[in-house]
Amino acid sequence: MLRRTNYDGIPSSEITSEQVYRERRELMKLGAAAALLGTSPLMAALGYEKAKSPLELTSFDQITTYNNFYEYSTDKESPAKLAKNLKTRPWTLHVGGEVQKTQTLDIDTLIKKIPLEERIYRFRCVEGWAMVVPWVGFSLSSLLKQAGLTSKSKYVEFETLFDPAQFPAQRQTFGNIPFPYREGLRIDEAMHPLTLLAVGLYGKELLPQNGAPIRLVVPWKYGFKSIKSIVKITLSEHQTRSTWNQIAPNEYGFYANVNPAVDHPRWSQARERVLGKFFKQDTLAFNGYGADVAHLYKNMDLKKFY
Ligand SMILES: Nc1nc2c(c(=O)[nH]1)N[C@H]1C(S)=C(S)[C@@H](COP(=O)(O)O)O[C@H]1N2
Ligand SMILES: [Mo]
Repeated sequence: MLRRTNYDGIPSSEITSEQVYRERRELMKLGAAAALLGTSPLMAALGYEKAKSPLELTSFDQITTYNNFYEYSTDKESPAKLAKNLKTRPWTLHVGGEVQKTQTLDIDTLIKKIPLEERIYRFRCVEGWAMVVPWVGFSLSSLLKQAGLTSKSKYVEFETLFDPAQFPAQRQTFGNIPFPYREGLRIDEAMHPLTLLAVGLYGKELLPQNGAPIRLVVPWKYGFKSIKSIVKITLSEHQTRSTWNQIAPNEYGFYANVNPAVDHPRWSQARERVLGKFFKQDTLAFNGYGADVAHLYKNMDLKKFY
């Protein structure tokens, strides 16, 4: 648990004592916030490595009350209210398909086995709003390595819980969202160290509205790729399904990399509004993670593979 992740682009050698001092204060603030919110007993017992980042965090309140979770509702405020009783234990995560060892993992066993880290990431929804979230989790790659890849492990499909008794929108016979919600990544995207499975935020276990007990976070892609409340991960030789791509392929691509140069057919993607801020800011290519991920797409026309 002594690894230091530094994905904010600041080489440790350039960190001045002033910065160290400031970061310690930030950490203390974070610690105090976690104490106030009540760090989950599980995560407190395990400990996790705190991150440092020059990014200004979006408040816990904003992150947990402004959500997209269509299994509950299409508005932003309802998920926080409707998700309160989501049963997140016991919870099993099935990892199968083109892997060496199919696994059915109990969520708590998994969390105890894999070292957790804090990752402060920008998060950009395709709708034009953005936030900065201090996630707690681990790289998806560590889970996939455990299952063992084969020459046929070329794509990864994720699936959210299907349980109409708990998710009101899954009981509706009208509407055009084909549940369970599914998302997919190419294997090199899935194995990239930035690709996170999150189990917490702000030092606390994830709340249901944010995708408890375990959700994907791919910081260089639009938010809809970051699928919530995952029960199944399936490796495949072929490109996997993606719910939004299935609903409206002209609007939502399989790749969905944040790209200010490729507009959504109905709005511009050049700018974004960070929750809690008044002025809009420029959207960055790959949401600011280009130095880490642009090479994954070097021979691809990103206007075609949006
Ligand atoms: N299962 C599921 N996952 C989902 C969604 C959803 O409706 N259902 N919405 C997606 C969208 S559009 C976004 S922007 C993010 C929002 O995550 P947040 O509510 O934690 O901010 O979750 C993504 N994951
Ligand atoms: Mo989104």
